[in-house]
Amino acid sequence: MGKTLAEKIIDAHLVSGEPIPGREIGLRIDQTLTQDATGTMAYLEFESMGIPRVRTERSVAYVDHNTLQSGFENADDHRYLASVAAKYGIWYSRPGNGICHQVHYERFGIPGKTLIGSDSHTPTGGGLGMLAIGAGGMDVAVAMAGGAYHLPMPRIIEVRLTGALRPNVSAKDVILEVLRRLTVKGGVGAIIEYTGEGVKTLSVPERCTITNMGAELGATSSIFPSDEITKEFLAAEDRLGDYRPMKADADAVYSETVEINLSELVPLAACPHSPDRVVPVSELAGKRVDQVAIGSCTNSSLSDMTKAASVLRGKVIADHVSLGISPGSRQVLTMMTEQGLLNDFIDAGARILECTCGPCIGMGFSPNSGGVSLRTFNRNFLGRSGTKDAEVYLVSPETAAASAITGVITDPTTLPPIEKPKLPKRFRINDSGIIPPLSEEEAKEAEVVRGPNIKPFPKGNPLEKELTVPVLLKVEDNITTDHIMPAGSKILPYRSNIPKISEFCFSVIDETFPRRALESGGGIIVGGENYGQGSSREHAALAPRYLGIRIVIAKSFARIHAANLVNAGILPLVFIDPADYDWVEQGMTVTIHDIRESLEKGTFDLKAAGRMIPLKAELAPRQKEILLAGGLLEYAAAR
Ligand code: MIC
Ligand code: SF4
Repeated sequence: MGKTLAEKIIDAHLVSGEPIPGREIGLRIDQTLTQDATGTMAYLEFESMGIPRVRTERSVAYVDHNTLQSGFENADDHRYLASVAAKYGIWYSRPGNGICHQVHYERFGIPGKTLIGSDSHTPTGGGLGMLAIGAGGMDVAVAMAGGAYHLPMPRIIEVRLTGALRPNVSAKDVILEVLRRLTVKGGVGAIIEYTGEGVKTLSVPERCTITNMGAELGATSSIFPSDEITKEFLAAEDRLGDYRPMKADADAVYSETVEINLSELVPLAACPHSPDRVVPVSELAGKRVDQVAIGSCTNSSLSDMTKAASVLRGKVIADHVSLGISPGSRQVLTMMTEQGLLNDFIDAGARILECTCGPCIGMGFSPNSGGVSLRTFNRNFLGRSGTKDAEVYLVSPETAAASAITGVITDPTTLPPIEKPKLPKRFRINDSGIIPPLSEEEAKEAEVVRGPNIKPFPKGNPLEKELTVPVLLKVEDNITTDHIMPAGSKILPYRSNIPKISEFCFSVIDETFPRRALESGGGIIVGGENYGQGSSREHAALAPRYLGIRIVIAKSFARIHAANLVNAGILPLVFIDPADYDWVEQGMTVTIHDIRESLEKGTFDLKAAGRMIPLKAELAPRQKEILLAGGLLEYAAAR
């Protein structure tokens, strides 16, 4: 029986387990990446393992999230990251050099390799034919130390593409169509593999837009074959030596197949506040727009900027619209300068923001009150833009640019067709923004610099035998990590300071949660389906843990968050009968006996208001041991 591309890469990296969907496997990891908002924790965790140098083929520390530096905190973090990278054999991408995922596929990604990154959009690298997976910081720390990365073997979903996109329809519309069909839960436990003749019509940056936003499907990863188009791209990056062809066997078997005819797609938009609330742009046409933002790891390539510039050229944005662009990397920015595109934007009235995540994570450029913001980004969760009552729509660069000019949501296919951008023969390569690590000899003397914002990682303690605690919070389906541990310019600077950041835990939903949790000495949280979707931030587990949460009960969990809870020593339990969710109320006191024995068995009884509610733990044996030890670091230290 033939193999899918994902299975081939998994087979070549398998160190433990059997690749049967749902069973835990361990993979050898070739490359890691971190960004600054999750990286400080990941490196503190790595340092605590006492290993002198990373054991991966390539590890890179990017600074792209926390770059406002409105106090000493971000700058402290940057110094720490630069020094820890230099000492331990990690490449350091300076602030301003670009967004991790964009820079990684430009300069480091290699077809057929495995990559894990402490950022949920790490699967962007799948556009180059790598198996790239988002993970919590602790898992990345373990991989840097040479340990395997463990995950449940995903099922492989095929998305077969036929036809070719019509002018002014974009790669973004492809992934929005997949989201429309599969929803934010549709990819949970799966790798999305793109096949079919349509693949050949998409450039590497377009493929990366699609794999990037596979994270919003809840997918473990997304992957395209590595072919002549990949080869051309790597050659233009002066990395032809990294090319190898990779594809699925012709008789590969997939768990399901979704067919998309690219020729039939129309411009799409995801409506507030979820990436799967997708409708045709034409249905929204005429709605007044206050703000337009072009950038983020989804749509900030030279190709994206070229498309937006082609729409804007010679025009001026509407008086009431504020347009901001954040090119994905310095390479993109310098190519834009060389090709005159930057002037197209400036002349049209755009604001030029830094080559960072910026507005995507609420680091500046927040919309006005009640504002309508069109963004080429990947997430439009409530409050993420920094303005709680803003309405954020996710669209393609073509739709964004067209709407900036007219001042109302505009279907770009109603405008004259723009030319498909050509891949440059050679990109402008200048790696001055990337600092290589010190040699092993030099590293021995090197010191790691820690400012006062870097607080030690709080210690965990072994799992209790039994708990009688209040239900501190009950939330609905699809709660995101942006609800649990919000980001934005006020909170992100505390990513290296768990006690401080915990004060903001769940603040979008209930500002009293941290105080109540501390006052009652802990408790449990009850959630609906897909609890913890979205980002990889382990702070969404570390903060609740710091506040005394030992158990989260939900109808189902998102993959990375479930792993982060276990790593932080919090037990994720699932209702055996989802209807029992209705029985458990916020404020109730509940009891769980024999926690340690129940963990062995995998089933638990929750006593709530005179009733016994059966729960289960969907955990691998290794994860049970981690929980018994009180968390991954405690578990690793004990070995
Ligand atoms: C995001 O897009 O939500 C982030 C910010 O990049 C996160 C990581 C983080 O919270 O630091 C992610 O996607 O994992
Ligand atoms: Fe940065 Fe936004 Fe991409 Fe997250 S989704 S890595 S915040 S650009």
